[in-house]
Amino acid sequence: MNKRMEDALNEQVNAEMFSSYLYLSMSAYFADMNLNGFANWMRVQAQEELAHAMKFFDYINERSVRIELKAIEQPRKEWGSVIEAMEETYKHEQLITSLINNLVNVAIEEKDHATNNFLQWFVSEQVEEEAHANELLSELKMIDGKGPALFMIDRELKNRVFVPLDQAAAK
Ligand code: OFO
Repeated sequence: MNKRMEDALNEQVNAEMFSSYLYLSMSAYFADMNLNGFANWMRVQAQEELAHAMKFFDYINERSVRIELKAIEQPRKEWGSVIEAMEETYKHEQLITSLINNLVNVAIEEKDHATNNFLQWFVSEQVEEEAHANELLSELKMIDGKGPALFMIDRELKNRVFVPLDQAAAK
């Protein structure tokens, strides 16, 4: 694999690990507020991000490239409100989408068709990731992020369970 492509994929492993760390930190923040449904939703989100990192890890290995793991940045641990945390989630997913799009650009520029093909899964996944974060953010804004409706949303979010990527794809 071309060195530029290799470095860009390596960096994405780090970005996905950071996403996992960020959402785990949000899970701790929500647990501390006794919003256990939100804490569960973020915990599952963190598990998904770890699975994304592993998908990149496995692909890089498959292409016989040595992976270099870098330090993971410390995530923020406090937010001003439930809405603020979800706003950050939505913004973060938009950032990840732009990173994935950049990776596709590199794959095209370097004529790496296999990597471009591999990345298309993430292109679709990001559409869902942004949609889910935005949906939850819109619901929270509608109820001003508080009151009995917040606890109803919280109760619903307790039901989210982590589905391994291969099983999710088989559905
Ligand atoms: Fe890995 O999709 Fe979110 O960040």
